[in-house]
Amino acid sequence: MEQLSQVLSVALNEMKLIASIHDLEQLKSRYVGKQGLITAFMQKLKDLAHEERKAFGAQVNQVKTEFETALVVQRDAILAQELNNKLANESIDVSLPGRGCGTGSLHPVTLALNRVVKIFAQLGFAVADGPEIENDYYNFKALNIPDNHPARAMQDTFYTEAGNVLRTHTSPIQVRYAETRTPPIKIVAPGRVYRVDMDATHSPMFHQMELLWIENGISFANLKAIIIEFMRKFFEDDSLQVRFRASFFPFTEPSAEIDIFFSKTGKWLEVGGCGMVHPKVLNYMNISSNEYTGFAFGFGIDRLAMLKYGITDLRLMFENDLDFLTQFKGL
Ligand code: 2NM
Repeated sequence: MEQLSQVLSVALNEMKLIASIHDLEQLKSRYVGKQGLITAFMQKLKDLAHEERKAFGAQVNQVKTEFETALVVQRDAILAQELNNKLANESIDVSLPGRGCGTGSLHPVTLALNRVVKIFAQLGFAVADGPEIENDYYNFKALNIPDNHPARAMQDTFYTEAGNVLRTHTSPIQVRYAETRTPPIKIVAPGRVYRVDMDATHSPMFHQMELLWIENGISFANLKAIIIEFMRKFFEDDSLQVRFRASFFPFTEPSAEIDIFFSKTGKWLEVGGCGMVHPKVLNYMNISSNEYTGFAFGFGIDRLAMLKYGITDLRLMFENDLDFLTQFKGL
């Protein structure tokens, strides 16, 4: 019994010095594990006479209980200490300067598109939208593009296995919009378009915007006025010169290319095409070509963004290089 209480007092003294849960577990197994020093006393019971066994057994049990109670107390003390250490180490110095929070910026194409939409909204145009995967009817047929037209060739147009196309212009949006409505129709149709074309100045996906105004009495004079007004507003130059060159498109008649004069370079630059909507196209739109006239015009938004913001390489527009993109912050 004396040995037993000595073992207990050594155990309790050792325990007081332990500072980690790991060491505490080892101590526990050293005393009350299978081969433990206190456990060993239990095994001695069988060697004792019957009358001694009861008193000694009670004594061993009491020592074991005392040891385990102390173990719980020590475990709680260690955990509390660990928590305090953690809290002390993780304290926050609220006087340190903040890391700041990076703000994003809009892509130059988005910036240009927002400008364009705002200008046309002021001129009374609504924005229309439509699918990027189109069928032959809306992308070609309703636009009076004949079956043998080169634009329909696989070398120029992306076809799906089901025979649909990735729209090659945003005109299908306008056909879809107009076919269910009656004039006046005043819309702009911006969006992604796709053509099989890829070099330093062409991307297989680019952004286009087309405008459509159908109303009784609309003439080429209205077309010129709207386009000149738009170009001057977009480039913030009230005396910007705009030139119309006769051209051909299947969907307009007469048709023209639009050039603007850059005083910086002293050069005319082509920025889009336009024309009076072809009577056949009006009829595909369920609009009587005897009653109504209209004009349409189309241009590339990427191109316009490059001119506006002085971007010289088209590829920059689609690489998503942050050094490039962050230059447009706050515009
Ligand atoms: C252009 C040039 C000329 C055009 C025509 C139409 C529609 F749907 F009304 F027929 N939308 N856009 C058009 C006309 C587009 O882009 C260079």
